[in-house]
Amino acid sequence: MLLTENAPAPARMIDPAFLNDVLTGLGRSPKATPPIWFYDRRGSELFEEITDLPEYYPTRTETALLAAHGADFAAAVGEGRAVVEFGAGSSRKTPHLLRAIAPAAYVPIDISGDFLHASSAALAAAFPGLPVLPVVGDFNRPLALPGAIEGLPRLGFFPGSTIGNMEPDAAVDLLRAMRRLLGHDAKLLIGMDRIKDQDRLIAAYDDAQGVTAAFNLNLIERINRELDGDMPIADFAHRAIWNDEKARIEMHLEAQKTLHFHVAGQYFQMDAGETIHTESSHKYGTRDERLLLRAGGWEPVKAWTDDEGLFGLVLAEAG
Ligand code: AVJ
Repeated sequence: MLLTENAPAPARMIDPAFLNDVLTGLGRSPKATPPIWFYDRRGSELFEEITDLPEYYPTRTETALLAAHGADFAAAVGEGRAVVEFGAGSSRKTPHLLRAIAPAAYVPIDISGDFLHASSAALAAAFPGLPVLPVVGDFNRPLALPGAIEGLPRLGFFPGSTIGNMEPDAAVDLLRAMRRLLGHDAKLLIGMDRIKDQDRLIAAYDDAQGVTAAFNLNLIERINRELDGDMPIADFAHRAIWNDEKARIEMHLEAQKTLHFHVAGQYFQMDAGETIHTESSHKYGTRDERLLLRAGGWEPVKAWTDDEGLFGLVLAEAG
């Protein structure tokens, strides 16, 4: 059956990509699932809650950087660009940038049509006269930009340290794809979370209120509901660990005893203490930031950070 891009999937239809990622991921050793599947409606709500937690510094730090350095962005980027945001625009971050640089058009790209159209409508209302041209699609795959921005110089905007979810090789591939998509003369403003004190990092992913735990565990609820699973949610615990070797926070779901369960008719077994690795969030030193960008075809030109050096916002130009 063919579904149009924006039609919600019928309630009982299984998303084949979700099914495939979960069955493959649970069949692998060690078990691992991609973080994209966190974001069903409930997961997106929980992520919003995470961004307000006292321990979760990235969102408020990056937002403050965007609010504080508008004049710098305007000087470095100039007016009249098409801003291409990788991800649906956040109502908190994007307006600061758009206000500062007076772009000629705004193109948010997101895989979730519902979310994208809601956020696009809000931004269009806040910026009357600015053409807002949402593109529903997966920016990890080849896609086309709207014809209306043909000929305009582009500024890519990739906030949130979302790049950190990717292994270095995939991050480089994505940066190169962005470089190709945005064309010559393009610039890129990207948020990258910094390496810092381990306790602070762990607290940001294992908060006192347990919101991040609920976010991680929600994946099990989603699997049970959407993929006909019987995973015993009460027998899993949220774990956030700092992997110093790879400079990343890892989230895991740890089996609290020997477990037996099914997903979509397939049987799985887990030993006590075995985990499902559900997310990696890479952190970068200042040189790492620049090295990663250069490897991806972008030459860093300027970086902004907060007083504590918690988070970096880097401007780069197509190399
Ligand atoms: C949206 C990928 C940037 O890695 O900090 C927050 C997701 N996971 N708490 C991050 C997340 C757990 C977040 N990113």
